[in-house]
Amino acid sequence: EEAAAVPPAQRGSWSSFLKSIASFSGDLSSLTAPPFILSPVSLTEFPAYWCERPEYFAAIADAKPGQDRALAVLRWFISTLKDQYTSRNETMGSEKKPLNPVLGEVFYGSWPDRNGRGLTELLVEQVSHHPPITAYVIENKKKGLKLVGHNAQKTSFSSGAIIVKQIGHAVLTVNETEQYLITFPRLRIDGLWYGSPYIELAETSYIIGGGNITTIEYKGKGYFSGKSHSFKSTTVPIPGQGGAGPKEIVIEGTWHEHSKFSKGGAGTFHEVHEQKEEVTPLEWTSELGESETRRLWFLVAKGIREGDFELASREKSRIENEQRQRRKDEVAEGRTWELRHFDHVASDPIYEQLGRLAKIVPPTEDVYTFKGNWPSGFAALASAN
Ligand code: CLR
Repeated sequence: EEAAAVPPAQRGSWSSFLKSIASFSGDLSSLTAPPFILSPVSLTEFPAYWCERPEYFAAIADAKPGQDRALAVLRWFISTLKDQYTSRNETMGSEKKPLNPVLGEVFYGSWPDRNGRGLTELLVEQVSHHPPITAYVIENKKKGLKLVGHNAQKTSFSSGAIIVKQIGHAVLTVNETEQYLITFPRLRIDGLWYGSPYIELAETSYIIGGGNITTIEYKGKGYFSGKSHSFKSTTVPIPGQGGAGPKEIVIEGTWHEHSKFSKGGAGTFHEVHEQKEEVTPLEWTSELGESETRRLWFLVAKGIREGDFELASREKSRIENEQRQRRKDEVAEGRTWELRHFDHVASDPIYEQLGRLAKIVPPTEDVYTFKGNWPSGFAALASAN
């Protein structure tokens, strides 16, 4: 009953934080939370979760086009969920409140070419501050793979839990021709009362492309398998587009551990192994700028890690004030902020075309298209590989 994980001195501020989220819908990121729940990592680093098991990403290119490849895309997608949704609990003891990125904040990183899998490159830019929107591109040139996406969240509060509806989508392009639309699951954050929040996934997400539609349903404890972190995916050929031997493939299991075929195949589908490879940030040069995530938040992160919350909050205020001043200057000078790596486009024909096949909602979404301007540090990495 007690908020056991909350340090006694922070109980008051934790309960006012909970009250403010209960009476508030929209952008949680701007609410002030007590120190014990702060993470030293900015949301601009989160797209790295898509590639902490780079061999599964590379395997998409090696799979045969058709159902084989649809399953390779699904296997890679499932392989990312443990890191995306449970890794803060594992490394920091609970889900935490990430640093709220500033407009124009960037993050660059890579995973090396090993065993012929190719070099994987990551570029992230915070393309909106209010509401927070993060755009990213992940590319493995050797394998002809490119993922471009953007993420935003709409949060609400329901019977003691935070419900996070994910907005945005990603498109994976294989060999510049084949495209897969990827949507994101809904999150439910429980354990708030006790001060130890954790995520469960809910509802449905899709992977649509390459002649197939995969529908992934998520359930927690007490639903179809009775286990936390359960999912069930169904892959069916798109009518009129399916390859030879159209059949339905059903996979069931947990996304953080083990899943197996329950129809259209046999045995294990995926076993989430412990070895993950964290991204290597691109070495900082002035070309990356002062808004490179780890440079920008260096002292805030240090304060949070070392328990020096005075340092953390002083530095955080400095960064926020600087941002406010920039926005004021822009208004005064009649300028608007220009995105560095992306162009904002009001609608996405790929989302519309592929989404229609599974009647996804909403039927249309905006998109951030990548300008193709990788910082020069990546060229050096590629030639070293
Ligand atoms: C961002 C996109 C990633 C998956 C992902 C994982 C965790 C989510 C995060 C997204 C968005 C921000 C988020 C976070 C968990 C907690 C945090 C919802 C969807 C909110 C803003 C903080 C809530 C504060 C409590 C933990 C106290 O691919």
